[in-house]
Amino acid sequence: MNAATQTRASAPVLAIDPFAREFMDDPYPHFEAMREAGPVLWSPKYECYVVARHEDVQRVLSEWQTFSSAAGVGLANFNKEKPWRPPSIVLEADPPLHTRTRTVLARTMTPGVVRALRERFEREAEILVDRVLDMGTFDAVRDFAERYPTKVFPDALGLPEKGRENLLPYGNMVFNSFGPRNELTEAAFANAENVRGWIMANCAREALTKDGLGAMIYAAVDSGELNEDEAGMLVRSFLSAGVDTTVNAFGNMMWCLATFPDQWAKLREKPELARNAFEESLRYEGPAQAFFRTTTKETEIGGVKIDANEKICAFMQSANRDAARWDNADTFDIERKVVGHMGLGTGIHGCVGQPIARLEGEAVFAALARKAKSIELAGTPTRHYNNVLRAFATLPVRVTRR
Ligand code: OVV
Repeated sequence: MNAATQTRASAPVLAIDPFAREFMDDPYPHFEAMREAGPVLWSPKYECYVVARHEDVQRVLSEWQTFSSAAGVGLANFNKEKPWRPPSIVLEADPPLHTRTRTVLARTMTPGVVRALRERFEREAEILVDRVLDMGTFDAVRDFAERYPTKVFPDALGLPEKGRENLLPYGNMVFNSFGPRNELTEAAFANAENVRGWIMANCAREALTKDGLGAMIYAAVDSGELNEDEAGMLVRSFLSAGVDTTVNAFGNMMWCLATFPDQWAKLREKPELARNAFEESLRYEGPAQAFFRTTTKETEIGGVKIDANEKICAFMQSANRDAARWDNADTFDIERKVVGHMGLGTGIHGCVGQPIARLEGEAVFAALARKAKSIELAGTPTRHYNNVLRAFATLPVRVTRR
């Protein structure tokens, strides 16, 4: 028996498949079992480690010197296999490259930029909410969650109108590709070449308006911080990370409001709670379930020795429900002190787009709180299965106007 096998054998075995549909139908009992089994588990099926407790997820996502992103943040180890696309220069990178690229991205989302976007985002939120109130009964995925981020975000970036229908399929490819190559990944890549073609073409400087966030990225080429290819890659990061995440956050939040009437009543009374309510939905039903890291050297988690070049899956959504970290972890509470949730990750790779995500969430759910009287499910929701996204396929909802 070689050293690696012994090391792996000393971690409890994860017998269930976290990328199977049965798991995704209701992951929470499985998360609890994973947290109880130990600080770190070994998945023989995927030959990776798994952490599910808040404390360990936090550490793996924070200690970037040991838990690297440069070999990919999915199951695939880029040290051993070729990535399906050129790696992201911010997500799939460590310092110093990551520091330089993240600085440029963060500059496009400063409080000043967010302030300038707010009016437009609030106006579009009113239009969205009025429309679903007119419909009465609607599909909160198709008619609500998918409509808003696919409009305001590409508008802010400066993307052309034509071809925006490629954004969601691309996100579905990107996020499935963080998991194993299973039938979900296969299905997501069905029309891959056309989707990628549109995405890459629209990351170019010429495709973007002169006054959007995309142009701000290209301004960093002119100031010497990036080269032209790197600017295109950062626009690609916007398109990869900024749409499916918010779309599914909206669907999940709407589901929370429709299924926790006491919390909806509270929000309706105090629309100013919308921002914290959205944040709590990122804890309670976050769209991004997990990211992986790769060990750069031998390390140890909770007494288990882990070799260099091993993959570790950090289950953020499990950390979000860890009773060791949260009072009433399984209760959706829009007035909770929610700082410390892992829904947006943490550490140097914590969501760089969070100011825009929060602006979108606040604008839409504050408008809903002001204008709607009742929200309830109008049928049984169905799940959209994705290797690392928690998402609905359909979410029938009925609303009435105040
Ligand atoms: C956070 C995130 C998700 C998906 C893709 C990317 C980032 C990217 O940089 O491409």
